Amino acid sequence: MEKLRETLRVRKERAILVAAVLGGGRDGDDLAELTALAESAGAVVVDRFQQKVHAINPTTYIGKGKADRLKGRVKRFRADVVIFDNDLLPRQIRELEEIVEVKVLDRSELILDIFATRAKTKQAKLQVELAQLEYTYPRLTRMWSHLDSVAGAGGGTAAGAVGGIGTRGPGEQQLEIDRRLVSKRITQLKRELENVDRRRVREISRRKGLFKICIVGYTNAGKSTLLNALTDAEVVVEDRLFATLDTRTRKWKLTGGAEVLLSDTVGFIKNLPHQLVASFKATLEEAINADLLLHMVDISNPDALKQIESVNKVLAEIGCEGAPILDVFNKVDAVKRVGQLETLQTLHPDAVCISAKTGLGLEQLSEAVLARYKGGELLLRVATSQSNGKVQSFLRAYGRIIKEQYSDGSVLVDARLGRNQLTDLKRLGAEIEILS
Ligand SMILES: Nc1nc2c(ncn2[C@@H]2O[C@H](COP(=O)(O)OP(=O)(O)OP(=O)(O)O)[C@@H](O)[C@H]2O)c(=O)[nH]1
Ligand SMILES: [Mg+2]
Repeated sequence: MEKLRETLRVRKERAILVAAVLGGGRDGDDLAELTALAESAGAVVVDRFQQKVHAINPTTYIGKGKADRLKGRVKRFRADVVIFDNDLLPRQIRELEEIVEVKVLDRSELILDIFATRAKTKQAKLQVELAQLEYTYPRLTRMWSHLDSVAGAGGGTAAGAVGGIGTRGPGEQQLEIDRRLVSKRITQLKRELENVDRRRVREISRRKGLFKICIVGYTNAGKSTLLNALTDAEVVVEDRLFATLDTRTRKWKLTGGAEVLLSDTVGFIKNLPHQLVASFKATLEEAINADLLLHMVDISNPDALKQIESVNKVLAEIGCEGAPILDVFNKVDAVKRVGQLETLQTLHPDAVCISAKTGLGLEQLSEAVLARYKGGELLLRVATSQSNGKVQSFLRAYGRIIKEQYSDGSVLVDARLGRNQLTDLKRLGAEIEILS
């Protein structure tokens, strides 16, 4: 048994997927998302089913009888791993593994595993390792209190992903050593991350002044495709969950020539392990500090509405509640269900419909963003000296000049300009009077 959970990797393993459903059942296709997750992690799905349960069993989650039947399926399909769509307690995992005699993983562990295999940048790697350890650590302590006879119990550790503590022997002593090592490593990781974060904060503050936009949304919504379509980013786009783990930022020229910064970042998913959200906060810093969020939705997905809710929940968790946001409905080219688009549009009337893949609607998106960038229009009277050409060029580029009066080396310009651009105009050395 001990060997089973030495590594939580599921690459190339034959997996049985189980979504345990309480009482009357859930709507939506939980198995579809779990399948996509398992395949993104590299597993081969050999069987999948929903398991109705009347109440969660504290020891085996689904109950002993159902666990025995699960064992039958494991044998029949020669499975190496059973993955639950639910989050299980360490004790439930241990009991289930004893019954089905293969490795058992829960949804959060699977997501953490995908993140571990995808992490490329130093920051992403550190963040994932920290999240894995933080998910593991309480499990390790809880394992501790549950164990009667420790010998032979593997423990719910993600040790495979943690260099140095993979060599586990049986017994209390080893578990105690593991706990101490994990705790030490967590402290070390947090310190390293702080250093990386400090560097990032410096980078972000250097970009101050430019209008910042961040594309957020459910994983696989098409965020990277959009960044590529609008800029020269060349980010990897894949029909897989969590293709992007870090943040890319590029300049984007809006209709009319105004330049903004556009970022693409890690995607969200329902029930994202909060350890992961916590350690990805720095990556999501771009979203937190953005002047505008583009909330991208894959409207060809039947679960689009639920995905919108999940994204809003994560946004609230990272402190973006109430941030300026523009809904972007993507993949309009792929909507199959009659009425799907109309239903969503009724609920989100201001959403811009696009296809990042075919380019449909990108012009409208640029205009909608430009309107947000400018803010409401104001009528201004601007006074400046004739020698300061910058003020007039700025007004010509970003506003609409109505009248110009020249006298004694100074100019008086009446113009319309977006509210958000007043600061930039002031910085150029203009005296401004707001007429209306
Ligand atoms: N039909 C269609 N497919 C699209 C569109 N935009 C993106 N896709 C496809 O959707 C899949 C995911 O696209 P990505 O751009 O990687 O999505 P993402 O939101 O960055 O995903 P993660 O980084 O994994 O969170 C790819 O297979 C894209 O080709 C679209 O407008 N129409
Ligand atoms: Mg992406």
